[in-house]
Amino acid sequence: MADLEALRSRALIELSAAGDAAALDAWRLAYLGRQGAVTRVLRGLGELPAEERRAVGAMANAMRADLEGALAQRQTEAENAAIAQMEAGGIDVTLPGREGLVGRLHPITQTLREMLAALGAMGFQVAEGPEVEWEYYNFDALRIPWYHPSRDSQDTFWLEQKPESEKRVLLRTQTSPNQIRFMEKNQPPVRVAVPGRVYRFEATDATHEWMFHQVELLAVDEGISFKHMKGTLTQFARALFGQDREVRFRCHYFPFVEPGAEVDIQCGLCGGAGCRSCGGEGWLEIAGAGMVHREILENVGYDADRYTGFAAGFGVERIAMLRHGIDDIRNFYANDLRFLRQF
Ligand code: FA5
Repeated sequence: MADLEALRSRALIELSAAGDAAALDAWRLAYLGRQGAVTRVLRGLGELPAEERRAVGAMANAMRADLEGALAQRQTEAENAAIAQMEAGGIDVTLPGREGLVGRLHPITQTLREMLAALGAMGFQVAEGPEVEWEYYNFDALRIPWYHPSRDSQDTFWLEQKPESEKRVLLRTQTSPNQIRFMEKNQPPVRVAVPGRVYRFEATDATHEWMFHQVELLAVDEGISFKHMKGTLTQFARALFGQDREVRFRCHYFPFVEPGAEVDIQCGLCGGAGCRSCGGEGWLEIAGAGMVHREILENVGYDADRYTGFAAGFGVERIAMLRHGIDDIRNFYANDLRFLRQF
């Protein structure tokens, strides 16, 4: 019991010397923690003869309660001292805290996810491909040789290379190279959606960026025809824009499809009558599409007598603009929080 008394006075002396939260915590561990001196005494009670156990036990328990009380008091004192010190230094701890910034998904990420969810529900799997691409996949394999005039409509960022390299690399101008990449590695039936960034060396305006996103669709199987393409793309457009929106297909030439089309959606503002937002047309273009060219199926080793397919490339920014009534594509990448916070 004399030992206990000594322990207690040593503990109290050390406690009065512990000046901050860290020192108080170290003290708590040394005396009251699981390996602490007081805890050890309590645990050792069982080894005492029965007649001593009760008295020593009572004293040790009382000591623990005392020390806990003393610790709580010292903690309050230390906190008050810390606050007083901060206030003396000019910090008003009673001011309300600053609200943290809450992050959210970029509107293009949101639109992309909605598009992929709608396509997933229609049975399309998702794949990805590289943003830095071989000239071969971006152009030649898609029947766009170096002399083809349609290269001009996709002005290109070429990467610098060593003079001896024979194969050129570029920032992909479209997601269509993934048609080839996917078919090279997978056999039909194919139903795949490939989202991604694309880059074009062009002057920006309200509807053109030099970096934007596309989602490529590819479906190849026995018996796929233009009507499957029309049905699939119409259903997809309606999933995004509502069941009442009209979709139309206009003849258009892309070297890697035959026949090819551009896909328009009825303008949501004027309902097709023509207004400023749709340039008086009543329709807005959202994608290029068509039946996969026979030569492309053959080049990836598919039996073109047995399999046919359709492909389409959707512009994600254009779809986000239409869905949210945004009149300038450059808003997406200007990093103006006033714009981004609306989504
Ligand atoms: C293509 O890129 C073709 N690869 C699409 C395709 C795929 C056709 C499969 C046939 C089969 P185009 O250059 O028209 O086509 O671009 C497709 C879509 O991307 C356009 O409808 C438009 O929505 C969007 N787009 C094109 N250029 C820009 C740009 N500079 N800024 C923002 N969006 C653009």
